[in-house]
Amino acid sequence: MSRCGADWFMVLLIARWPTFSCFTVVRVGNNVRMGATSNGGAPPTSEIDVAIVGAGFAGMYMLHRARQAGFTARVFERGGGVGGTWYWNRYPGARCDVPSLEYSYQFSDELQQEWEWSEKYATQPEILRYADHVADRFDLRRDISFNTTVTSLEWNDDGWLVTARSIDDNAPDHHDVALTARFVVLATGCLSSANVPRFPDDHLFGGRTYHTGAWPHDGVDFAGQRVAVIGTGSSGIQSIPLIAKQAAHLTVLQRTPAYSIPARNQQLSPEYVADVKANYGEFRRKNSLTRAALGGDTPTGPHGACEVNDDERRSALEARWQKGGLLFLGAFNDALTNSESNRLIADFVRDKIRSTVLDPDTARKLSPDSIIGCKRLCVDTDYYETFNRPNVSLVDLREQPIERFSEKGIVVRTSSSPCRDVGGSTESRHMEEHEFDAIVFATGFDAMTGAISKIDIVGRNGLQLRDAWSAGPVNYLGLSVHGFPNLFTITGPGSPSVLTNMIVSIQHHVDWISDCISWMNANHARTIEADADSQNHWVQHVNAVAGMTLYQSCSSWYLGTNVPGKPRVFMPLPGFPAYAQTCADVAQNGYRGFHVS
Ligand code: N01
Repeated sequence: MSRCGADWFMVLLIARWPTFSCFTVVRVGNNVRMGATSNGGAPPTSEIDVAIVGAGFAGMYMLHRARQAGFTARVFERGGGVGGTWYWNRYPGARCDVPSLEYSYQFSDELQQEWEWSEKYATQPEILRYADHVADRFDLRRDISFNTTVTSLEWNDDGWLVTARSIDDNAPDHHDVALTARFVVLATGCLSSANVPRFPDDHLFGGRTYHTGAWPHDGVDFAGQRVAVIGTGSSGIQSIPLIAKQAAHLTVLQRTPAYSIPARNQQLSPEYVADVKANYGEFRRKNSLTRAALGGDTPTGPHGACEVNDDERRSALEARWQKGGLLFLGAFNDALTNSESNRLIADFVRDKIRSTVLDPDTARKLSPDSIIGCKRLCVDTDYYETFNRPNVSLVDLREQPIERFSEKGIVVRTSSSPCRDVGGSTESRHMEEHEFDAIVFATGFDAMTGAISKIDIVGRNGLQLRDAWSAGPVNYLGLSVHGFPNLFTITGPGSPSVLTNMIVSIQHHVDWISDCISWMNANHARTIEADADSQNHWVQHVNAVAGMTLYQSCSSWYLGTNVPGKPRVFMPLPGFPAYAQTCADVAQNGYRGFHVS
């Protein structure tokens, strides 16, 4: 529907590919516009080689590589700027939990030499400045359609019909754009589709609501306000200490406590930066050889946690705790494969929580009892300390579940009652209403598949991707789905992606895809598609590797259990180096496991 309720017109243009036929559709709104434009600059051409969905770090680099290889390419980006997750997640305290000297592109030595990171862990604004710098430096914007959401992708034997809806900042209207592309690359991000849970009567709440993943660009002033944060994953844990400093009162509503490791963030010393830059190639190489493609200078310990005595174990964990960050779990080599080792490591963190949080009951509620690392580990600055502030309180939703929202706030159930739907005085004995001026949803994302499933993707013989993935995502190498030729996913399910430094995985995938389509051109190939057998084997392989770990022992967004109705499937593949080797072998063997025509 048009936002202005305008009539719609459809113009069909018949155009021809240089090598095979296809057609281009351009739909326009109030005014008929041929070759509809975006506010990103020049009108999109009606036929291109590569359509890229998303202008985060994956889409930007994909555009650069496609152009370098001589392909015409266009990126469609729903936001008004580049940066993807870093464009949207502007909540207080948002920063990367991978060190900035690693969380950056390595494809251009000039870029990595000239860019100056200021802190060990970069803030969201600094990362967004970096993304903008990359876009300018490599002149990317001229081929990006901003404020443009891809709505459907339809395979028509020779290429993809791409349809997108574009909103122009300077016009009251929107218009649809469509073009044909020989290849489509989904660079839609793993954590880009917000998960906003519904609660009874949530429409009644009279205050403001926010989601951390769609934060207002002008920021939010919580001064003097009574604020609730729902959710204690990475986004909640990063934002809670800062909101607490500003708000009159902060109430944290926690369903499952998370394990969080201090970041020990600091300004980067010029000497350290110079040292890394002098040997950047080697620094990157060492990182890429680790399972998570990060922290090559802090290798995983050589022992299991049960193989050393208590003092040795405590001292190894204390050293990692003092160093801070995600590599804490690498103190021992069996943290995620041996449940007894995992318990010993978790005990250490629970001791830290007890020794930090002054109120024993609050410390108890903040202490997780699950496998550490099963949900993604969080990295914080003053998270547990924040619960010692007089203006912060914690509601444990496992003991006091949310009953409903009200006009003034959130009503929780304080004791079990046989009567669920009681009113008047009976309700007041079992319910407590917390009044808020603002509620922050730090409730995460429909991870890995959420953004993809919002697009109508129709492959060969009318197969819908939603149907192909109805029991969970299936693909080959995390890159290609049987029935969907010439369609690639970057850091999709079935690849290491979110278990790694994302930028390393992004670069790896973009390089592989670019090499693949260049190879196709050189070999006069028109289409490439995962074989059904190789896809089946790959899915079994991913399940088998995940089955050797403790990852499946808890509810997490890795498994999709945070989204009601989503199939429970462990989506990423642990282990970057082995995966990268497999991808290289496949390419070197004429794209083994793919059908190329
Ligand atoms: O989301 P999450 P996130 N009622 O899914 C709770 C990356 N990231 O945005 O655990 C009540 O981790 C939910 O409770 P439970 C990073 O990879 C990176 O924090 O499901 N609570 C949980 O506590 C991270 O892992 C950085 O029981 C509900 C929270 O909301 C990923 O993004 C920074 C609920 C959601 O936690 C996602 O993190 C930020 C409900 N109905 C994020 N539904 C970096 O530093 C959900 N919750 C790079």
